Amino acid sequence: MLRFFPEKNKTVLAETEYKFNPDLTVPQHIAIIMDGNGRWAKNRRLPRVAGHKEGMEVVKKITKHASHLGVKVLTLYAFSTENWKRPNEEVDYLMQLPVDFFDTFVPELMARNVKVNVMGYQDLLPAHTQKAVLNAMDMTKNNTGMVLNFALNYGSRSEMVTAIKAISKEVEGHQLSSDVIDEEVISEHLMTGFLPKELRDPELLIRTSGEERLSNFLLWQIAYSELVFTKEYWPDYNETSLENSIASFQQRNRRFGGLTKKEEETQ
Ligand code: V07
Repeated sequence: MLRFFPEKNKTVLAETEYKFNPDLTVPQHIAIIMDGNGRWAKNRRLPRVAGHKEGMEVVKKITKHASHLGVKVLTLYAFSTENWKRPNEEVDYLMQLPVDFFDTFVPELMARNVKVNVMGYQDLLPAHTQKAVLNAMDMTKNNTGMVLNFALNYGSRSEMVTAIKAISKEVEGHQLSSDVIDEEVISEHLMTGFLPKELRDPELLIRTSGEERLSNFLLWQIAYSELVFTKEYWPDYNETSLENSIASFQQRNRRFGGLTKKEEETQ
């Protein structure tokens, strides 16, 4: 849209024009299954790892845009407990990506006040990957903006097993009575339990590349989420794609009794 800016005394392309409705709420917690990197590469006759490399650049782009739009938590499925079955070369490459990501992106995360968290079975990752992850969490620990939450060596059913074991230990040790176990106790013991209560569950789950499955991702947490499936491969997903996914969320959320920002402010 062309707008006249008096302070510049000229008409320029307005920087902010969004695909979604700026009067409606943007989801506070968005989760993404970043699928289609291998197929993207295959279509270009490139090795699969080229798709993962490009996919990491898209992670940076989407992190910046989500933070700009005021998203509070962005949870990205980077590596599942099933992904170890892939060829060794590919797994080795994937395990190097967190290292590369932080070597190239930490200054930007600091500038944008983004805090990194990693959830998953980190003790099973190679030492260099664990080190990169701990470093990034440590360097960004005092940031107060968006939480960039990577699911790395994560699986939802394992997460539930771990939570149930931890709760059982507390009951055995008499720190917890089984009578008080409720949804909140369970939610606290899941890997999203570090987030404030109202931000633990994604409002919107996006999966790219046309597959319409959950693949063992956040099964408890998505009980009420809007699910958006897009055809684009993850390396082709961009700022406009994110805005379109948010627009789909807004259209549905509104129909199911969601209030507009204006309505919420006057409630
Ligand atoms: C990975 C790039 C995105 C597409 C999906 C698969 C490939 C970023 C990370 C990452 C993870 C933890 C962390 C910092 C960065 C990552 C893996 C794969 C294993 F603390 N992208 N990305 N990790 N891909």
